[in-house]
Amino acid sequence: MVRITRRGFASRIATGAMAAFAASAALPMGVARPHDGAHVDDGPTVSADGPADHLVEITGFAFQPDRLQVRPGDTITWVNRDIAPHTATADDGSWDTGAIRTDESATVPVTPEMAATYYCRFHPMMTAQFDIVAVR
Ligand SMILES: [Cu+2]
Repeated sequence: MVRITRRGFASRIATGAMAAFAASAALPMGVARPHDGAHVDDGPTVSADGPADHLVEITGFAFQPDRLQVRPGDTITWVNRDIAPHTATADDGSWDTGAIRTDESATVPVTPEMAATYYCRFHPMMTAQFDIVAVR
């Protein structure tokens, strides 16, 4: 069972400090978006080089988005907006959020070699993936 929502919060604090540093170097904050809109907080607290927390909503028995770009050091957080419980489980079983109940979330850290295709153990027709795009 993984419910490490506070980890993402701490990460945002850390990246906020980095964003402040970037701002002091006269970089426009609005440009500092390492990923194409898939992550949670694409506001001023994410710098170009800082880790991002990517949000995947589970709604209507589907992962949304069902594909996103991530980097090692990022985290992926799944939040369940359905009435039924769901999981995000690697196809090869190497990582698993465990059951995520309604309005709960689970966060998994991105590592370079991790399996990038996953499904829901309760509803195996629910599948999704991510692309690990660069080593940090
Ligand atoms: Cu499910």
